[in-house]
Amino acid sequence: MTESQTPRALRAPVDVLVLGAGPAGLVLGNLLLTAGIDCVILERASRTHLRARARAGFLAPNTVRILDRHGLADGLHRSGARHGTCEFRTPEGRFRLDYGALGSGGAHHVYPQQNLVTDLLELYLRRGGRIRFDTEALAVHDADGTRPSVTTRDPDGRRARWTARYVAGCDGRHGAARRSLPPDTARHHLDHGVTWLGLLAEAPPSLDAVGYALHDRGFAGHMARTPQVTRYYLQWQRGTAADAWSEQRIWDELDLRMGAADHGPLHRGPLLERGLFDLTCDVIEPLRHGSLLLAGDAASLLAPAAAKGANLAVLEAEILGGALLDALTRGDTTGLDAYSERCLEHIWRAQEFTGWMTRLLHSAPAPDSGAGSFFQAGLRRSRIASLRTSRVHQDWFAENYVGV
Ligand code: RFL
Repeated sequence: MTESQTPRALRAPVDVLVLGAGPAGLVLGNLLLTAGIDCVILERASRTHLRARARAGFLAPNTVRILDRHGLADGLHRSGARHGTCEFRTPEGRFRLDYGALGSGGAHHVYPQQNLVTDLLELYLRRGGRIRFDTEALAVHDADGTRPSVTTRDPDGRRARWTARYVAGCDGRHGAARRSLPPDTARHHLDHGVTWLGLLAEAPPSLDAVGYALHDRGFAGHMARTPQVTRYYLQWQRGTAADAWSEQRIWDELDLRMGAADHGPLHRGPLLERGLFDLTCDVIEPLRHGSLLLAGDAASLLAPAAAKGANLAVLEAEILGGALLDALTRGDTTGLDAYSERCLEHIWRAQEFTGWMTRLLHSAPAPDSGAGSFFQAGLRRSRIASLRTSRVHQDWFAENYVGV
């Protein structure tokens, strides 16, 4: 049977179809549900997978304020931890920045993303929210009209068509929302030319700070997640497989780049997860195409260097929730009309700081010559020296580091 002959179940229309149950989709779903808006979340993954997917961990003060405002922050207040210090380790020595006491005085809340997603999901279900797991959105149709629809497929290959007044594309960078945009939609893309091996270790944090090590052999990073689990990053040769090195070799390299000989060895433990991340970023512009609106990673992808992605996702979901509420309950589309421009302002600000941070942590690879890379290393050293010595620079860093 060809695809066009495949029977499709037609679902009853809803006000808002939300594609994806990550931080963006689940915050939005909770907001709409609480406001009495009829919505359904369509999620490709299983419930089990969703609750276990480890990603972000550092939530900005504004994210916590948003979650508080909507009664979504109980879990993170119960078991998250305030975090306001980072430590730079360089060949010239190490220094700490208590960013929670600098700049705007804001600190992070460390709370693993899978815990946040689990909390948001449980709240949504407890409030009677509708969600379809194991349901992949294939495409969004007729977004330029007032009755857009989404075709879906379940794991048995059964297809369905859902109709709605609006579709919220919260399905990440490889989702159906992005694929369904008109061909003339701009996708601004930047590749920082750096790859990270991201590691999740079953080991307690090795320092009471975010650790950024700038070593001649490349960057290494340390970020607490829970008292038992720590995230590490290693700058990695692009094209080399994530499993190319043994655990022993990875820990030895982490020790070397993080200066274990001078500052003490890292707490080692089994590596629970390895993943490769090219430090690339992009921005979709505009974020609205008729009845289809993009939020979170679907709208813009950030390199993980400055931990902004989940925070932007929550912010955009709140903005979108308010705009949809106005449109659906009062016929006021001012918020939807301004949605793209409003979010893009935040997105470009986050992209700018992420790019700055990426350049701070790595000497950009110089494809031309060794002299180029010597020059880049000099610039990087100077940036670090300024951050170490200038209070103005430190305040600027702190404000941007926690700002979304
Ligand atoms: P998500 O979390 O990717 O959720 C999208 C959901 O959509 C589903 N999906 C589909 N569903 C139906 N049909 C389809 N066709 C679908 N295609 C996809 C997926 O299964 C998924 O459930 O996007 P969202 O909600 O926009 O949230 C974005 C954040 O997840 C992301 O930006 C952050 O994780 C980025 N990030 C960090 N952000 C921070 O703010 N602070 C951090 O400390 C931080 N650390 C990180 C990070 C990202 C990392 N990785 C994995 C790149 C650390 C890492 C290692």
